[in-house]
Amino acid sequence: MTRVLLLCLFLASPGLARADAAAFHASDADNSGDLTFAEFTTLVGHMAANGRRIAQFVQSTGLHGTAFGRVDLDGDGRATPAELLAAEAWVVAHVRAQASDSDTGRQRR
Ligand SMILES: [Ca+2]
Ligand SMILES: [Ca+2]
Repeated sequence: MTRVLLLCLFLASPGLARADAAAFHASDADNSGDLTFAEFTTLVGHMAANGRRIAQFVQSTGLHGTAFGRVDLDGDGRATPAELLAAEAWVVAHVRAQASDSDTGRQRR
């Protein structure tokens, strides 16, 4: 549950493409076109500096590994732009599902 929330906050904000693409390239220290965990940690730093709440949350909680684990779909230890976008698409779909379930969720509690 925490993981889901984390990723929702991390990627569901509008305007991912521009600022985050710039942050991605700034974080790709070796210009390999994908991000190692260390480079991903740098990306989170850039995103936090850009005011992305979830990135700030990841930084304050140290949950970089959780976020990276979700983004790195094939588990090769590298986050590609496609994987970041796929994670975004998953989160957007998930947020919509959660929004439509929110009344049910409240009743269960
Ligand atoms: Ca790289
Ligand atoms: Ca990967």
